[in-house]
Amino acid sequence: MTETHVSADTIRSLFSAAMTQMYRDEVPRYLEMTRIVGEIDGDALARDSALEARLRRSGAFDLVGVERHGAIRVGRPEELAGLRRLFSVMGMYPVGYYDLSPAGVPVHSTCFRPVEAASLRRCPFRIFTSLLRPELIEGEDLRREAQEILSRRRIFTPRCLHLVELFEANGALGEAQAIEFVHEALHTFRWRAEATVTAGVYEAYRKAHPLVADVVCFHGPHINHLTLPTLDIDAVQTALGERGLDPKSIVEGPPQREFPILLRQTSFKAIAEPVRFAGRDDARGEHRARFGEIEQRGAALTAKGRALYDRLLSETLAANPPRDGAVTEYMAELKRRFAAFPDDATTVRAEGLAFFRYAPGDKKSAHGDVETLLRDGALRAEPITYEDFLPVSAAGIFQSNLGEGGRRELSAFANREAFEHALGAKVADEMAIYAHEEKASLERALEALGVTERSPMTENAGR
Ligand code: OOG
Ligand code: NI
Repeated sequence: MTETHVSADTIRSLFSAAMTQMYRDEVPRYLEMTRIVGEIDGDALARDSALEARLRRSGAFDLVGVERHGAIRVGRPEELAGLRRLFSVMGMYPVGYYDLSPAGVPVHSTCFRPVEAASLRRCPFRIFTSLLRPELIEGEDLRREAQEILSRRRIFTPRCLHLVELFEANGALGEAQAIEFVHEALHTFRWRAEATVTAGVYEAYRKAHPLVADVVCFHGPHINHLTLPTLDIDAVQTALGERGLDPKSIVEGPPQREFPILLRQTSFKAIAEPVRFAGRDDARGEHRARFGEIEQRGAALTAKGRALYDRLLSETLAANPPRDGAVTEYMAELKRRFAAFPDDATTVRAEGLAFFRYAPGDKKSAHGDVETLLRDGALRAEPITYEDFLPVSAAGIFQSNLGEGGRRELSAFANREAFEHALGAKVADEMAIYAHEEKASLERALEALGVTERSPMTENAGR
């Protein structure tokens, strides 16, 4: 066959567009949120005349209003391994290991995402993927039955599996195959209102943990949310409340800052959707699974920056945990504590708190070490955007969308080995990705400037 091959980036773009269309059609509240975000981003661009130019320079302007991520949860190791193969067709690879058990959620997770900066720019879509840890389900009977129920389902269509095999054999898909693949893959993530179990079984799992019911009692890993980026998350948070979209009470992550770091996110709470249970024809009920989320990303932090972030956040949580009716106090506490985190690019870079991407500046003649080159304008440094997730925020998102009873005490420990064994591959280390990008960009820039001697900066750029 001499069909033209379609790039993984293109398949991911098609998939992301199809997924978005499906979600907007099926979850009207999500469409409503999309409109609100569009208005607020428009206001932000109109208000700050330099914003568009900044966004264009970093390549982010074309991605305004384009979905950034979605999330799913699976029940069995084989399902996770199958997803790894499916996502690789779209150039999405497992990055990062997240243990959610300290937050009382019986899963561990990774994110399937594009890794190269150019691929992220083409289509930033990624999927946060969680695997149930059955050993953390309380009650031996429920634990055993969960495995039985899950062993009966098949989450991929036969045609989808066949196309994945074709991809693996040929290293690419042709145009018609790619379009068919997107169509088939979408079935895996579709919401189906028929539970695979009786109302009684569903109720038993819901009582054990609402998330366990969501994973165990349905046909497959329905997409549970999509996430839009926004230029002003605080304004969206307020608007969601004002327009009755029922947002969670706080914006997760760092406070609003001049120099944004990591990831801020919030969501509207999962909507109750009708479900038909197995057994009696009239067995109906409802399930809360699907919600909508927004995010605003800042700089990726080095290990040193992350340690400072983690410390300031846990101090905030210890001093003034977010309680219903005390949201303002929490946000004020957060702001106060984060005064200890430098809030300008120069200091953040000088203290080695975040990763930067280097490029030749406007000035042509270049002499001296990196600091001199930066000062003279021969070299530019832009923060590298954080493309990963924050377990504590993820836990907040999980909690707020499971309704009452989402919180449990779990005495578990991270089990990355078991996760990678189920996945059938290692997860990439996100820190290594950012460090590599920083170092490579600096080497390229220095080469372009004709500065060849190794400065101390290139040597420790991978810190
Ligand atoms: C995933 C929650 C994690 C995020 O943005 O942190 C996530 C879930 O609820 O399954 O998507
Ligand atoms: Ni999310």
